[in-house]
Amino acid sequence: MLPDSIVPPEFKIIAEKVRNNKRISDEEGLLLFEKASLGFAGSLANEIRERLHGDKVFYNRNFHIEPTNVCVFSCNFCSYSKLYAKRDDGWELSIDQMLHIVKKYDDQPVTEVHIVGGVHPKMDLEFFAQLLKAIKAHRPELHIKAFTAVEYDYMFRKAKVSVEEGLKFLIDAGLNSIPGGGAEIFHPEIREKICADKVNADGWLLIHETAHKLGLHSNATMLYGHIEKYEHRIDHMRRLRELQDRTKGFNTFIPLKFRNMDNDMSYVPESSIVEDMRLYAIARIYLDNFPHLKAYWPMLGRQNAQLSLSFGVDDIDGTIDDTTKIYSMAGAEEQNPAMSSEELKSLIRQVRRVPVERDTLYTELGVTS
Ligand code: V47
Ligand code: SF4
Repeated sequence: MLPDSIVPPEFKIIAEKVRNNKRISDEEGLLLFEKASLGFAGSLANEIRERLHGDKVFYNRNFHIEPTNVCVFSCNFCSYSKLYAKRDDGWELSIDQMLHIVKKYDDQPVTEVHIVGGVHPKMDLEFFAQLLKAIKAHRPELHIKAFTAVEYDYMFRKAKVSVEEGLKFLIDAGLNSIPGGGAEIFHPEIREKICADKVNADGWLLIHETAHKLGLHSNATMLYGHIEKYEHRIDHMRRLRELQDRTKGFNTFIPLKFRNMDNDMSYVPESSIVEDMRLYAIARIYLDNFPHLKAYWPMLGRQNAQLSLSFGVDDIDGTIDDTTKIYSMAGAEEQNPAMSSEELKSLIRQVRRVPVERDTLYTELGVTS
């Protein structure tokens, strides 16, 4: 914590609140974005993360399956999807091909498969239920974290089922939890400019709320550092904080830094590392009811992910094993993201933290100091 003498007066109340485990208001959150130095926000956030988790940094052993990059939607920031009509370098995997990916990990101690992709008009609810059943039949203990609210919204509407019916159907097929994608920026002023045609904020939040009520946990993301203003970030996090108050179903908040290569927003400059770290810190301070804050290393790069561990972050996702393309196609540092668990652990130890392997629901599987 910074000595009181160098804390500007307007921040003393915020520091007091954090010390006393009290919630900051939207206005205070905005003030932090507008005026807080990296040092001030970072030291407060670090105090919170150490109170919650000590020196632990969580990671897991996971791999991704991306069923397709064909997508009926046209988010301007997306470098990954190809419009269905003109798909030239698109891919669409069959259930057998996806099961083949799962089988490649048969002799490896992975605990999670993360399934996420574009929204393909022919991959429907029944298709994905078959996929989940096939994975569970092959490896029952593998945790399936699958599909964003955007994919659910489309497949449930197409199948003419309610969110509850659709989720129950997939839970019966083997779904275990929901990743945080598709949230982008909730505020309509920005959402209409960056991803006008996909599920809106209320739809996204309803899917997560229903999942929580059915006993699933989920994550939440925010795509930041493009055309949004600070007030849109606060609006986004306020909606998440309110839902979390009601359900306690979110595990982790994952800020996703906008990358500008090869997409319709390439003219927008990317945020600086200082802004990235300030965002992590302010998110840690504002989202007092989120147990975890994740830096997704394939997007941020290894060294920045290390740095984020001093700015409120306690989780750096998993080994990934070069199974995701969404960030490398948008210009992220990691072109072929893969790290062995030894590499992940040494990254964490280099910054004097303690690596802890977790499963998807943050059950600790092993502390290695
Ligand atoms: O919703 C797309 C983002 C998300 C770009 O829950 C981009 O554990 C930056 O949600 N620049 C999908 N971001 C990935 C996702 C995710 C990733 C890792 C872990 C978890 C989890 C969830 O990727 C999309 C969108 O926000 N994205 N394009 C881009 N150019
Ligand atoms: Fe489709 Fe997702 Fe890309 Fe949007 S971000 S175009 S929903 S793949």
